[in-house]
Amino acid sequence: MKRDKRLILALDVTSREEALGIAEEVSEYLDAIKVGYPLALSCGMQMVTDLARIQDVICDFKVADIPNTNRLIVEQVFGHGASGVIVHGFVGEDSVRACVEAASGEVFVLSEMSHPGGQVFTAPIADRLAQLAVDAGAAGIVAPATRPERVAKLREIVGDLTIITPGVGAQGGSASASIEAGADYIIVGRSIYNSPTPKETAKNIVEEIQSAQGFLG
Ligand code: OMP
Repeated sequence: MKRDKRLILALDVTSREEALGIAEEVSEYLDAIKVGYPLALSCGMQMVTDLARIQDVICDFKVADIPNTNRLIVEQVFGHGASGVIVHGFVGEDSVRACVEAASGEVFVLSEMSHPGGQVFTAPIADRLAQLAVDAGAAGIVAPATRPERVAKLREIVGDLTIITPGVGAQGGSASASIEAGADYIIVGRSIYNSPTPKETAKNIVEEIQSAQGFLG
């Protein structure tokens, strides 16, 4: 993934025209587009291939199965042109390793999830999930922009692995606080794709990221 704007768009829309329209409109302010189940299930995996012509694509399929099934899923993800994939770590190191071995791009392991429910089951094991990401050879982790103090703690565990952080805007998190806590990238969905002016919103977020204390470009 490029390391330029530090913004990843979570493109959780369900119309092909809307997805391509927003992607084209805001692409200059992005380093990647994240495609999850809403878009992939409504428009098919061809959408990943088409978006990959505009921008690097991370497939957020929260892969969580036995090693063999994980491998089969990850091969499909990269075979369709994605550059990255998000996987769960609670299924164990062997399952995550299978993803890393099958990937021809970056594997991100979920740590603590950003929503309130993420504090019930993911928070108590998040430090171990981050360590598992390191041990399994993943490229990075997903950490909660809604809890910058947790991003800072997880940074201590993962060292120079990449940290991507959702939860900015609609979920209440702040882009600059997350960057200042040690995040590499901010993931934003609704605040951009529901904005009356998506391009302007994306530009403002990039400016906030780049003005954050400690931002080194
Ligand atoms: P907005 O809340 O609309 O900005 O979207 C956030 C995006 O990040 C959605 O695609 C979520 O599925 C995703 N996400 C979280 O919000 N919290 C997490 O803990 C993990 C993810 C993720 O894996 O990307």
